[in-house]
Amino acid sequence: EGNKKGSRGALVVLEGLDRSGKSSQCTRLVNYLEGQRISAELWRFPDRNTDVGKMISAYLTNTSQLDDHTIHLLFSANRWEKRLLMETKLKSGTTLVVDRYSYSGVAFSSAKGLDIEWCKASEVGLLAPDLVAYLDISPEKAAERGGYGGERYEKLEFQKKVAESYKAIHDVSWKFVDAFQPIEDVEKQLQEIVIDCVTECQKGKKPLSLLWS
Ligand code: Z5A
Ligand code: MG
Repeated sequence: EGNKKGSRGALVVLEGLDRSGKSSQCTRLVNYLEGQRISAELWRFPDRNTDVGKMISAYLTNTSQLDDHTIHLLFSANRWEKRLLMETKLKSGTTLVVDRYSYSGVAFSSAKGLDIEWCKASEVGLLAPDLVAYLDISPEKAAERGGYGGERYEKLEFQKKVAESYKAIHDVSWKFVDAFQPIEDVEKQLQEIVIDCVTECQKGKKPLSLLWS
């Protein structure tokens, strides 16, 4: 391989409340990176295509009911089943832009009342992101964007609890971006943050690390 030793892709995660704009921005980010001739892929969790993902999807659309602990572990399992491929892609130099990750897992389950440390435990050992960008918007403003469908969790009262959970789990390394700005302004800010991170990872001096730290 022509890569510099240790050179790799970056693991970039976008988090935020429902309707904060994660999916829109992930698509824009990948297009931007490709335009910069950086190999990049868009990933999302839950990945509803796997067998586990189909169980999650049935739960979210209320076609199945599951105990809170059980669905938490399924969301985790859905990340574990992608872990090896994730590592392979990163090491081969591809940057992954990931729409929700372990933080969604912990924020949503703890918002239901599950113990935060218990929620983190099943995430320990997954790859740690190089960058977490949090699309910051109030639950009220997010709800005004409309489009809340019939999926479980798409209710203002619950989103307020999720916002509190995110506050409890974030750390100083997270980049907060005001998600109430026009979509192009959010996009510009994300580009600046992400390109720095990608450059660092390309230099080969930043080994992959593991959650939860
Ligand atoms: N969940 C969990 O419990 N545990 C886990 O481990 C994981 C997830 C991974 C499904 O997730 C549910 O699973 C989710 C968390 C839970 N439940 N909830 N709530 P999902 O990712 O599949 O949810 P989604 O419905 O695809 O995405 P989203 O979060 O609801 O939306 P978004 O991706 O953040 O926003 P968007 O689709 O890009 O934009 C929403 C709308 O706003 C759209 O009309 C845009 O055009 C508009 N928009 C976007 N940006 C702007 C700006 N800047 N200004 C104005 N309008 C904007
Ligand atoms: Mg989305």
